[in-house]
Amino acid sequence: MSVVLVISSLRRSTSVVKSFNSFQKLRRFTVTTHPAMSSMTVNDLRPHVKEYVLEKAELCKPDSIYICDGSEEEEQQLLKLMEEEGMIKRLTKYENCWLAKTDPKDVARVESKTVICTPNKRDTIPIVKEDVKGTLGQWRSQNELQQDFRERFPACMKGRKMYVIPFSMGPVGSPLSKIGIQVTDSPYVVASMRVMTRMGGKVLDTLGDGEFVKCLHSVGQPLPMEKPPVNNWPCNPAKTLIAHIPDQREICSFGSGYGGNSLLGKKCFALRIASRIAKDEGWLAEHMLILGITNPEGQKKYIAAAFPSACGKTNLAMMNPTLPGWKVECVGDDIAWMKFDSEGKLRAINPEAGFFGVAPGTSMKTNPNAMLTIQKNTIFTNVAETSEGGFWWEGLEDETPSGLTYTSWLDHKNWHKDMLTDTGKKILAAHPNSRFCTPASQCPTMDPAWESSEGVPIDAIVFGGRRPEGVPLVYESFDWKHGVFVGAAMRSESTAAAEHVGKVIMHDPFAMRPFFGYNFGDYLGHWLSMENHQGAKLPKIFHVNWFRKSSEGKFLWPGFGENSRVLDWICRRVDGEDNSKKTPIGLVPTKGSINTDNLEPVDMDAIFDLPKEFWEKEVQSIRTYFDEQVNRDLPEEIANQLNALEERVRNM
Ligand code: OXD
Ligand code: MN
Repeated sequence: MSVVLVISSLRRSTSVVKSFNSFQKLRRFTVTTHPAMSSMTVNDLRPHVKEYVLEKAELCKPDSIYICDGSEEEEQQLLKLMEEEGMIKRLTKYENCWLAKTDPKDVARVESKTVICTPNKRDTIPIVKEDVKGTLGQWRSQNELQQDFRERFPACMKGRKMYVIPFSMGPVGSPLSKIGIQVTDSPYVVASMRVMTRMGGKVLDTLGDGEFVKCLHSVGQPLPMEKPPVNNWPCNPAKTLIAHIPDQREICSFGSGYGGNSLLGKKCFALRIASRIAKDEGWLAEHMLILGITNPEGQKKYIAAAFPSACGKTNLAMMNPTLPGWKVECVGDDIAWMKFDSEGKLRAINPEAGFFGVAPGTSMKTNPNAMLTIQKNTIFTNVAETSEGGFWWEGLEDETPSGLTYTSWLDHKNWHKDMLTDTGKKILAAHPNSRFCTPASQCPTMDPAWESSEGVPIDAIVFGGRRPEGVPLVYESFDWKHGVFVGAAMRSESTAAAEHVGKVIMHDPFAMRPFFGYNFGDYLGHWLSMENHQGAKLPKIFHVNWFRKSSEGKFLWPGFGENSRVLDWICRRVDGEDNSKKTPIGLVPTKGSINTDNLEPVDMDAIFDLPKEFWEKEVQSIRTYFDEQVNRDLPEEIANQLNALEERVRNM
């Protein structure tokens, strides 16, 4: 499809609040002077990059164009500019740490406004059953998307600067890496992309005349704005749209400055577009952490694990094992790109260079390595601030000196935990989806091979979710096909990472539900096809659940560093140890085969209990989900796996 955009001029009211005028002037002044910044101009770009940039400039009509070089000086200039504009504030307690507070209407990924455009609907999403609302992505026709674009992008950057960000997902030059060019009118996005990706001039050298993923982003607020931006955070929630055109390797995002909506290298490129590229090229782009684990004998394995957003991927990836003599090292906390090498080993890279982690709940108790990572060079968004210029969020109660006062993310001065809204709702210090954006290289437990260009060899794949009931601590799939079924049948309690409200158990196959770049039925077919890869040494597949609760609602398993006990069992399974027994749902540890030495007493019987009634309902729920949502696109092999599970559960 050729996205021919009709350029129409937007009519805007010229009435501007007086005090707001100075903000505008300051912005105009500052955006035109960056003495220490990149000397590159559009004319220095390769013809195909230049063509893309000029086409978007012609469409969006920015005041000027700036090509980012990714340097330290440039980053400092941008941070200074944003500080002057009141968009970010320095957290004086640390070195080079910043706090952004967004418009409260722009705080999470917006799945309802995220679309994929392909010539045929079925290329993007399975044909759902009649009268059922599809939940596996949203398709937009070419005509609809053209109309969407006409209503949004023309002149959307008026009065602003267009930044051009060349970035590499994965180590620059690695055969597993891919390059993107993002144009954006948000300096916050530039500063964050510098943390999250490898960005700048050397990426352009590596790109040469090669292909790149085209990424267009605008906060959707040309200047002058009709009203001053809330928190100096321009955005356009009413018009937010995050569109993907996989055939053209193109992303167009409008109206939101937040996280996955605007840092286009992350969810949009590294998952949605990359999963489609991976399908075309025979590899896997997955919502997975990657960790290296070494046992006391010095034997090392690498594990990739898929958990839905805000289910502890970052904590697991950075874990300090409690088992004596064990070491866990982090390769990545969110995304894995995996490809078979010439020996049939699945090799993974982390395409990102930073962590965009959920802040609340992170503490020295739950994730000391994350806490050590974020002490410098970090951009925090929507967390609270202490009177000593530090960050704060729910979960840090036991680790904060007394005598401090707090300003909440919503600017409540003297915030305290018993503060209530007029309607009696608890006021939180930090937004539940508040984040830290921090360089991976600062994490004390980064794996020595985390930037290796050939990737790390994956020995096990782990799926998991928040399952308060019925699902055991760990089980292994019978084989690859069953493992693919286990991934397809994943469910988890919803979290604050997207706009969903309330704690419902949602189907989230492969933790990819919000991130599939093409039809989920075809995605399953692609996973199944890995078995046919010549000489493939397929990793074993497991499922874990750290979140099972007792009838009193208490977590049965202590989690965090103690999860190393489960990883130890997984490693021994990979080595072929005879420590599992067959159950209807998969292979579970034999009694005593999980090391519980020095562990506070836990009810292992309850943790591994498999209630027949629960599993009957689970099978039913999976069946309804597959029937309604995947329908004719469900591969026969997966339908057979479900029938086999049903049969085994019936005979339980
Ligand atoms: C994330 C997410 O930001 O999954 O990683 O939402
Ligand atoms: Mn994620």
